[in-house]
Amino acid sequence: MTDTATITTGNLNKFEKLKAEKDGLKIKEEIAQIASLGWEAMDETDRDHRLKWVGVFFRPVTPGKFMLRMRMPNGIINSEQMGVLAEVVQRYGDDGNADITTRQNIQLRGIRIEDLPDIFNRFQAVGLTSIQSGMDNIRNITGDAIAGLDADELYDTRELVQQIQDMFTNKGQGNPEFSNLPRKFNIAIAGGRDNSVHAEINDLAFVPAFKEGTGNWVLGTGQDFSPSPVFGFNILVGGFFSAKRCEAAIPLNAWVTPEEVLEVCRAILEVYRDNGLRANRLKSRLMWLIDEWGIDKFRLEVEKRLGKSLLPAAPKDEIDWEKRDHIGVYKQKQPGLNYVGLHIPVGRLYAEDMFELARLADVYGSGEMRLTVEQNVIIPNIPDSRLSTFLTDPLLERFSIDPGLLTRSLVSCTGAQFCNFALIETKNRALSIIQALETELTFTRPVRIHWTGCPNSCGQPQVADIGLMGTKARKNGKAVEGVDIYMGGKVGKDAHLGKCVQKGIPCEDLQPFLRDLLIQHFGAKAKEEALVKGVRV
Ligand code: SRM
Ligand code: SF4
Repeated sequence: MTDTATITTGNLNKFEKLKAEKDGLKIKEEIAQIASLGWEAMDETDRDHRLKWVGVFFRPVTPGKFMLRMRMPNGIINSEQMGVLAEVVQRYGDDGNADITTRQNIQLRGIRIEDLPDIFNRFQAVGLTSIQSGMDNIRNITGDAIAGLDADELYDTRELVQQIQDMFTNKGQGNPEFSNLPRKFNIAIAGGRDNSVHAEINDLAFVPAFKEGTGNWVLGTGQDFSPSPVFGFNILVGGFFSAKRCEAAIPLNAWVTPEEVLEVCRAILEVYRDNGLRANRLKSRLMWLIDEWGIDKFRLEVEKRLGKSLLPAAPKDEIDWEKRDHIGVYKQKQPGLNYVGLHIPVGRLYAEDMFELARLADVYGSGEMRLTVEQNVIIPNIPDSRLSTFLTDPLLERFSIDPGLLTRSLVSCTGAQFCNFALIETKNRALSIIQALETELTFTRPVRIHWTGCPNSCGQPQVADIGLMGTKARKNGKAVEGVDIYMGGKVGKDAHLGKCVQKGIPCEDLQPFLRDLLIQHFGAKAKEEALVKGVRV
């Protein structure tokens, strides 16, 4: 490092320093060399941090077996790509598996550093990328999981999501313009009426809204004399969860046409990149800048970057449905075609599951699959003529289209099995407790239970009916694994965040605790009681 570099990076925190010393994207050029060195010999800062610019995460829980986070714009993947991911998990993943994430994405596990050059070549051959998916970069952009399939949709989000990803990743090659943000950044575009992307928990979200024709305003070029309403999006900014603070996004008081979304995204990202707070990483997400400036100044700075004024928000947005979970069989807007949502328990997949999903998509559909923020898979484009055979496929016994009403809505973050931030084990525990509760109780509607292993909130407990956040609890004077309980999270129409209602329930006491909660607040009934009243169980 030169003297100048020492001086300019002297007062920066550890992360700003490592970014100033070497752009994270530079690691891309060093992969071959790193692969030949092996993980034990490589530079620690490169290993623990810079590799995340190509989506590779060192896992202290499983040293030498890395996690690889992909990008799946709008959660869309085809059978060829799924096949490649399955092969990577099978051939290179030492005890590997994969997880569908809460951002409609896939993470692979058990990856060895020696295999990265070959893995990246395979990705490139089928149009996959993992670029800029970790550290201070823009995360996977979420869009409507049934975009282009839904007869009721207002806007097909697929192309916009892809355009934005292409802009900030330079079509997957890596873009140094956006590789040093103050912190991570989440973007979502809602295209339907049910807010399937959880717009309110993103740093930047676009929600459908119609603007009345004004007679003096302009679509694309600016001239629109139509009296009928024009489609566009209201913009929300600043939503985020962190261990220190959780906030729902707030309105920017701006409305844009679909054609303007890309440039507005760029302008907002530039304002954040150049002005976001960088001194304290606990206060670096976009909302902290908005707090400091006020929303009006933030909006003004965005307009300066854009070089034009933003129109005020439409008076109301079009999010007026309850959120759909897409599990089960649904008619598409294309006559004669169906999409089928399969429940993937806590999003966990193994290589053979991935090959099988690709097979299902090829044999019965068009080869396409969609991922949801609830960590499930949708197979679209199944003709009526093949539907009944599809429904007898043995894979549906494992990945059900009609799971129990608790299982159906279960979401869980990675937890202690692979994540060193975790205070508790999540995925396996979540499944076994939910299965036990379904044996004991009957339900009249799904109850959305989200597990997250620590206050970072990757499993989004604040959007759940019942959110469980890992913590250290005490029982009989001893430290044990426990959870804080969140309730009241509302998704879809009138979305708002749930609040912590009880702290420190030991995990070993959780099943009876949840049982009472489900009976008292969610209309669950003990099975004996249900039988007496003549309800089928
Ligand atoms: Fe997350 C860090 C997993 C969605 C908030 N998250 C991590 C790390 C990378 C920590 C680590 O190095 O171990 C976790 C990797 C564990 C592993 O091995 O899998 C991790 N986050 C996940 C995933 C896989 C959870 C899941 O099981 O689905 C999700 C991957 C999404 C993706 O495809 O990119 C995931 N993380 C989220 C979400 C939910 C969302 O985006 O809707 C949040 C809350 C929303 C938000 O960010 O505002 C979230 N993750 C965090 C935070 C807290 C951020 C902050 O500002 O402080 C951290 C910690 C950090 O970044 O320092 C974190
Ligand atoms: Fe890991 Fe905590 Fe995120 Fe769960 S919430 S994946 S335990 S960082």
